[in-house]
Amino acid sequence: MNHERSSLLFQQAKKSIPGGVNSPVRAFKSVGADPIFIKKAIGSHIYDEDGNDFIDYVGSWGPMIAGHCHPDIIKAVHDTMSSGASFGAPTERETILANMIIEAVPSIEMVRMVSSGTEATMSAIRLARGFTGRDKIIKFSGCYHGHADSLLVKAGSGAATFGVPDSPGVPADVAKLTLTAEYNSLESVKNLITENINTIACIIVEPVAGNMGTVPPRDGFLEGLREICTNEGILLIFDEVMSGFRVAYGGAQELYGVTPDMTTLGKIIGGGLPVGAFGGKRDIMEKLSPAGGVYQAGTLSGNPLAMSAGIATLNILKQPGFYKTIEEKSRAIADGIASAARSAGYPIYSTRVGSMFCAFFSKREVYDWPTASRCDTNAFSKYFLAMLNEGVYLAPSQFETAFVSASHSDADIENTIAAASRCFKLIV
Ligand code: HOZ
Repeated sequence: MNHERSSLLFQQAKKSIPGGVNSPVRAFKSVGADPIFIKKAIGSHIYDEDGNDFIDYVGSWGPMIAGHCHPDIIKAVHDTMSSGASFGAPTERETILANMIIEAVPSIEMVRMVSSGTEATMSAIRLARGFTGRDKIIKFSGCYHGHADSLLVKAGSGAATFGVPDSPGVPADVAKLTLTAEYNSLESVKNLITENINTIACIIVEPVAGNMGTVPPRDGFLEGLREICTNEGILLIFDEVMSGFRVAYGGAQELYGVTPDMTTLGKIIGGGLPVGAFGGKRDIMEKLSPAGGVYQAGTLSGNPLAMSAGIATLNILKQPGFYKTIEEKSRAIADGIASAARSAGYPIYSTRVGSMFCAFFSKREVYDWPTASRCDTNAFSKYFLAMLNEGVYLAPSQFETAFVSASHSDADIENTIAAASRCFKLIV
């Protein structure tokens, strides 16, 4: 497969953009290649500047759940754009989308729109601190909640991929307020709480971890966190930037029946446009400025284009059978890849929750960061490059999630599994 033009564009980009990309996860550095530069995407397919056609399992890191260029979303954005792109003043669409989110997500009684998942998590943390009057927070190794200072501690996603889970530039005095527990270990959480009694504002967790590969919560883990938080006066924050409106219409909290105090949401509620949100119980959210004193702001928050795209997206997701269909497709793909690996004599550890899945290059169970980090990343790199060459676009890191959209067709599924079969045989 020819990548000549992508490589040329990358060389040019590196002269003016650090590392040639505007977000580290886009670089193919950890898999030893140059990134492909994208020209366009339609439905389940993405096309690069060299005219190559790929079945897309990145989906802009999650939000393209309805497929690229869904006509309803295009129409909504187009219609809105013709009335103005941004006002920095309230519009009715913000309340419409807020009410749709409140209706969908069990924990959310009030919601504040922002422009990214990072903004959502950092603002939720500030609000938790303001509400409780406590400074420390607990997060989990390998979970990623955006790139705010207090959350870039033992972080997943690109931070794990590039080996900088504790980034330079985060002041030690800030980092020391972030305590890290192991995912799926209530014991590690209890130990931290015992050592830091009455000083912890919140526990933030991806209820389905998606930034160290896909790691589902073990039975009782989320319930246990809920109980601990309730007993200790700690706020429980579900970071549903990935899982919200993805694993179920009401997110992981609907799927597992555990209600956090606050929830963060990301780009899926903007159909891929820059948007995020955080919400929760009314008494907490009313502490937010201008109702309360905890300051948080943004000119582009509730941007009209993003709100219109979000409303159109949620209307698509609400259609009966949407989640059942996408789950069936996802099961067929994840099971097909796992069985292709087994047939090739290369057993992987396969995980899936709804339409999020991951093939871990590990023969053993993966349930937290220590077990995820033991995967054979060299073998993953070979698999990734071979799949790309076969026309299948996966995230260029073992520590990311694959996303399926409603537009993935039976032919896409068959072709993906057939490609995986050939690729596993190559790397055995
Ligand atoms: N964090 C997202 C994937 N794990 C993608 C956003 C980004 O870092 O560019």
